[in-house]
Amino acid sequence: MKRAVIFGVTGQDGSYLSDLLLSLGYKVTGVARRTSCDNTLRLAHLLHCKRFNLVQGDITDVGSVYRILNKAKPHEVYNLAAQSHVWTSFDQPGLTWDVTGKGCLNILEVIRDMNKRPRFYQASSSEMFGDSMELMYFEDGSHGKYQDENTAFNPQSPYAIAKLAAHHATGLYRRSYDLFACSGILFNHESERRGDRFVTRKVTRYVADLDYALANGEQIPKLRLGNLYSERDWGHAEDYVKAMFLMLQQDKPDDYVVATGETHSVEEFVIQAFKCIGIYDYEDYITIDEKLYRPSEVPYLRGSPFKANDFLDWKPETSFTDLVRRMVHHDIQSRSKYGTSEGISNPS
Ligand code: NAP
Ligand code: F7E
Repeated sequence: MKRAVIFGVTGQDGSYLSDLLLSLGYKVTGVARRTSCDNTLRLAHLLHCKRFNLVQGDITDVGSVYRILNKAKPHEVYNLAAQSHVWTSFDQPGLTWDVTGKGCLNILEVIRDMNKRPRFYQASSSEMFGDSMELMYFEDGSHGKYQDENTAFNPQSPYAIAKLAAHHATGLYRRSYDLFACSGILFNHESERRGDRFVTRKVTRYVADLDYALANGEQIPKLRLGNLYSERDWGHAEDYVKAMFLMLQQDKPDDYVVATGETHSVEEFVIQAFKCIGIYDYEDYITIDEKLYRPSEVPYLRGSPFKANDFLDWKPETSFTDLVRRMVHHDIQSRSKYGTSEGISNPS
């Protein structure tokens, strides 16, 4: 039986990757950090599974990483653990560095010294490109801006700097110590399990609350948002964890961009989400709060997924409009089921 260890198992991607690996017959050891409240909501449906083992650990503590990996003796290790919120990284750059940067190095160091070295996946990010982009010419004569595996990195936040350090460390350990180590440069991916401080989830939860309020003749405060004009390449997390898995099944380790190839502004996401409840004038419900603007913004992300398409035979299955619709409908359902949209992190 194949064995995998997932650091960051309680997060959005950790829960979907657990679903995928368990469905493929793996034994999964999920590593969750100690918190004062339960952080296993996204895993509730897996906790009874005999092939799923939840252990406590923290990637900033190299001793705990050592013990977990040497006990589980995995074939594959996925590092999804991070302080992953970009705005928070401006407020807590030191913590972000320790977790998102040094945490990856801790795992690599332990793997380097193991007798049977597992394959390693690092969750790199399109944020590493920052404001860097290239021009692509299409067969029909049109052209557009995009990022791919050869685009220069120019990080614009403490989060992106920590991710870039981890990305380079992963490449260095691959070249220097012959580790089977891959980085997936993943563009934004969202879902019904997305954390509610990321813009997509913040919007879809609000739309669900608004839908409920309007149906009951109630009023709710306007939604406060920051920059509506940045553009992102948004896919569904369930599709993206398949790419992580595929990277570790190849003959040779490599890095891959994982993206849809489409870009949409935050405003377009908002428009689509409000449309789901029949509202076409979202301006009536939103207020712009300059405090939510970032000290430094990533203005435009659009990934070119050709390498992943060709070498991994990977393609995203969820379109932008389906992604928005799925998130809104899920939040509306949990609003009516639980009386609050807070049940939403639940993967039901
Ligand atoms: P997420 O929901 O924020 O999950 C992050 C996970 O890391 C959580 O399980 C969190 O635990 C855990 N964690 C935080 N600090 C830790 C520590 N010190 N030790 C051990 N675990 C720790 O993020 P996600 O969206 O699933 O993303 C997964 C990974 O991909 C992250 O590394 C993220 O930076 C990266 N990424 C995400 C995207 C995206 O669009 N989603 C794109 C590119 C890259 P708690 O549950 O206790 O907080
Ligand atoms: O912001 C704008 C904000 O926080 C998206 C992480 O998973 O993807 C994610 O990082 C955009 C930005 O995601 C609000 O300024 C406007 O331009 O949802 P976000 P992100 O920063 O793109 C990358 C690939 C990762 O690796 C990260 O881990 O939306 N925006 N108003 C807002 N953003 C937030 N959070 N909240 C607002 O109110």
